[in-house]
Amino acid sequence: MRLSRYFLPVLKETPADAQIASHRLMLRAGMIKQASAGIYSWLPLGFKVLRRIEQIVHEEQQRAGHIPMLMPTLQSADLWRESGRYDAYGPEMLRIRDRQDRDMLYGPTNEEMITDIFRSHVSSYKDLPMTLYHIQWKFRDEVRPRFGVMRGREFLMKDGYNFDLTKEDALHAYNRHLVSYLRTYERMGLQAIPMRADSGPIGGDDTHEFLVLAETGESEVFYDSEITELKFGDRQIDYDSHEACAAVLAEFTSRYARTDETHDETVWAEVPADRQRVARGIEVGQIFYFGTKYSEPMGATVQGPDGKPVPVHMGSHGIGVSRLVGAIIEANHDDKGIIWPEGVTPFHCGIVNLKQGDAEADAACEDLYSAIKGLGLEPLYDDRDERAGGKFATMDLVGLPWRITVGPRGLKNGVVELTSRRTGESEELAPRDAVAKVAEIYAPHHPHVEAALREPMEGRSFHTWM
Ligand code: 5CA
Repeated sequence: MRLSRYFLPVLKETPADAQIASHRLMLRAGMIKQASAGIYSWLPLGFKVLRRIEQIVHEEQQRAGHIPMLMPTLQSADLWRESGRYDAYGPEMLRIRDRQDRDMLYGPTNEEMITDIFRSHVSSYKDLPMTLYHIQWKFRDEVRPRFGVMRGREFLMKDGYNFDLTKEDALHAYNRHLVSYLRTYERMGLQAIPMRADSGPIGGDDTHEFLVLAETGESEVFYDSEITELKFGDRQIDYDSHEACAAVLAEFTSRYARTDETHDETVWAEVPADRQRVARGIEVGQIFYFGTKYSEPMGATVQGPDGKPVPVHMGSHGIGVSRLVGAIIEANHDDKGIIWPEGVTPFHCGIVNLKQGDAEADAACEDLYSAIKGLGLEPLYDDRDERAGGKFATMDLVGLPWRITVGPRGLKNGVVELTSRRTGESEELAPRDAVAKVAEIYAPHHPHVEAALREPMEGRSFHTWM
């Protein structure tokens, strides 16, 4: 993308009403615009990040064997009367009446709707286990929408629902979700700690929330510091194996880690004092096992091996997709702006032309631009006729992890500068080496870049690959 042709409405001033860094930076970097309280338009840059997060969620869900689908945002109140939640949900639910005078609602979650789909089409235990999920907008009429997309009224959520014959199988689904969430958040450059939590209006006894530690988090959390040393890394887990998933769950949940709702002073006292940490966290996901809470009242049964109908055991599992954009920024920024982790960055690399209009600088930028695009990566080329200082400030604010700076002086020596946004360190490299380095950085995130790297580079002309 050429910046001169893009829509990136950055703000010079710091918006006065934004209280936390992520909200301020999302507004300043032209990622979102408030439409009304707790409701946002996603401008092109914000939308790109949202899509990257969605993509990782899709890939990791499907790696775990979960099936994607899409349910509507508007739901019929009748379904919610069946489960008993129509009245129980309270004023957080946005209730709507259509022209036929039917009660509708903007879905805050989808347990009822998915249970209805299941009972209409599945009747035998042989079709189990099954986990269906979608990524769809939700509406919760929060009393105090705040912190931008962190606590919105309309927000994007991945919600998944497992259907199992037995409690044991459903608990495996719970464990499997925990494992796949660990991997999902790590790919986004986040450490999200599973903590024992409270189940709220979703119900059930077993539930963990995933929390990203941040001073501006809305939840108070208590944890054993050892837990922050655990990494999921690139382990290959067989998601069908009960033992393998249970072992990961045990590893990541055996140390004390709880939200204030479930904090227990007696158990806490057993954690060595030098490892006790009290902090704040942002909830980026939650998993639930609630057994037959919905299947029983709604008649979602399957014929068991003995021919008798049994209500299915269920759980639901959510990831706050739009909230994650804010959470990632909260965990990755400095005074100058955002610092995107490679896994979710909206553009992979910035190209700054220090002297737009200089024939050599322009040509070198064009070459870099097409070489990076040729790798299947997306560069953002600042081709505006602006002062260097202004271009750097925009790049720093927008937070692309890597920047290539091109100027006539460097080109005389055959080099451009590759700069890391995170460390600020720069390296002078021949243009083709800068591209090769960018390819190497992104290869672990993009299989197609890895494939391109394996192809011999020798003998290719500068203009086709550099
Ligand atoms: N049905 C279950 C799981 S699918 C459910 O609704 N779970 S939840 O209530 O915990 O929501 C899942 C995730 O959505 C939360 O962990 C949080 O990250 C995100 N979320 C919840 N409320 C909001 C909100 N008002 N704004 C932004 N994200 C939210």
